[in-house]
Amino acid sequence: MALLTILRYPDPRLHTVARPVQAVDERIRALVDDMLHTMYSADGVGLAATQVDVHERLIVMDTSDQHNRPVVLINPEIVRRSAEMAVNEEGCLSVPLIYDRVERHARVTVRALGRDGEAFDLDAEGLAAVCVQHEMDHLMGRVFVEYLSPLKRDRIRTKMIKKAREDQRK
Ligand code: GNR
Ligand code: NI
Repeated sequence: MALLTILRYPDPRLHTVARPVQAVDERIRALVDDMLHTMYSADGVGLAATQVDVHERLIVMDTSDQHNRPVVLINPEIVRRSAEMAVNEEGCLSVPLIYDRVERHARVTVRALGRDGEAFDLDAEGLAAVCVQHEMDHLMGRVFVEYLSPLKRDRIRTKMIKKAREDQRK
């Protein structure tokens, strides 16, 4: 299994819109396994293919306490969203060390194909609901910092460019 490189904001490739997965074949299953390995290694609760520079509609996540309940969402679509909204503190593996509050639907139902290519519906609330919406944004080329004020976003952009330069020197 391979550890994949996670793109860092403000990499323009993070704004690519993903296309549907055409077939859940060996290539996709290998990508799923590499993405899960990469997500667990980075201590993340979710990872979208966009973040590893693959622009296909594929998400992995695991919001369980023991980190032993991987969820694979291929060609996900939200089929139900609650009217109720909730504000949560979010972070992103593509924007390391930045956390801020984002308002999203409190509950969503997502319909997707699993690793076996079979369709299923997932009712998500709490962190899982936040994660589904955060990851589906990635597939649309959207990063959570785009919900923040332009001033905050510019500060984050500058900080990330500086951090990338420092990390490169190490
Ligand atoms: O690991 C992650 N934690 C997290 C915490 C609050 C809200 C969203 C997330 S997703 C993030 C991993 C990630 O960047 N996925 O795209
Ligand atoms: Ni993210």
